Amino acid sequence: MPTFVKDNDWLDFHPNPSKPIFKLPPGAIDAHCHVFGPGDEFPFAPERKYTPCDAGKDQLFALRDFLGFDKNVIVQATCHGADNSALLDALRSAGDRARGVVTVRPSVTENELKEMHELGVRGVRFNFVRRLVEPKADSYYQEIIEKISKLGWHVVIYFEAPDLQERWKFFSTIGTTVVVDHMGRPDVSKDPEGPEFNLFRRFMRENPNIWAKVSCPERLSISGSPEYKDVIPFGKSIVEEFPDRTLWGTDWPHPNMKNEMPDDGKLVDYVPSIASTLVLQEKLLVTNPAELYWRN
Ligand code: 0GY
Repeated sequence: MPTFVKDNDWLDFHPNPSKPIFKLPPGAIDAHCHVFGPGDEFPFAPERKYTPCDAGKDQLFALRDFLGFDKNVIVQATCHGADNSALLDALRSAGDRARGVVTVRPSVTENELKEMHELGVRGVRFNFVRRLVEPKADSYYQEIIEKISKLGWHVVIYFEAPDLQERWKFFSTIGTTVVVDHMGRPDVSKDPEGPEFNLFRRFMRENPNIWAKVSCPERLSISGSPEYKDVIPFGKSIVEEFPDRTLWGTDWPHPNMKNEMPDDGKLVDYVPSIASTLVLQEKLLVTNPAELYWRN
């Protein structure tokens, strides 16, 4: 009997994704993906809000090679809480071909951070999505920022569009580079030129240290796969206005998808619809993530 049983409504990652038609540039980096367990080896956190299927490092690296990525940035998922063991184990196995973004508590020690840095960690993730965590007061995150900025790390934040106004002041005063997951989850049924997404654009305009992941059309789209037409104007406008501050990732193994599991090959084929020139593609997939994660 396995230690963990996945949620009843859990959808597993795509068993046999298609080969992308879009050929990724040499050195392309999947800058947003996760590992889940395996739970028997790396137990899921007691405070988790979901129990996923196992999705370990070997499967992630096989997908990397199949899709044509050179490297991965593995981001701590909330089902592992602040226990980064599965992620760190994956970094150990990947050598120079992966970097990590962890979740830590303010009690983390300098030695623990240094050890993680040596294994390839370059950032921490703060999650504000109530479906996934209980968000904390700003002071909780500020304590962590003080510790990690000494190592030159950056902060990844995950929030939903309405949270931006609420935490604007805090988000705007983080002194490190700040990467926003999935463009702050806009409601794509609204006008991409309307007040909600304009606020996000203003956030990036006013704060030159803010970057955005133009990832997860499959999470945001209402019109659906494989084109994700309704998400394109949102992603494209960010890539074109802030070409040096964007990242892209598959989000494999796609936690909490409730209706349809994306075909990872088709997700790669979505990239040229938001980054339409070779120059933009090179920045999004190679130069930007290399600058943030491989410069030291
Ligand atoms: C994502 C999105 C989700 C999950 C997590 O850490 C997580 O559990 O980030 C989500 O459910 O929207 O980026 O993986």
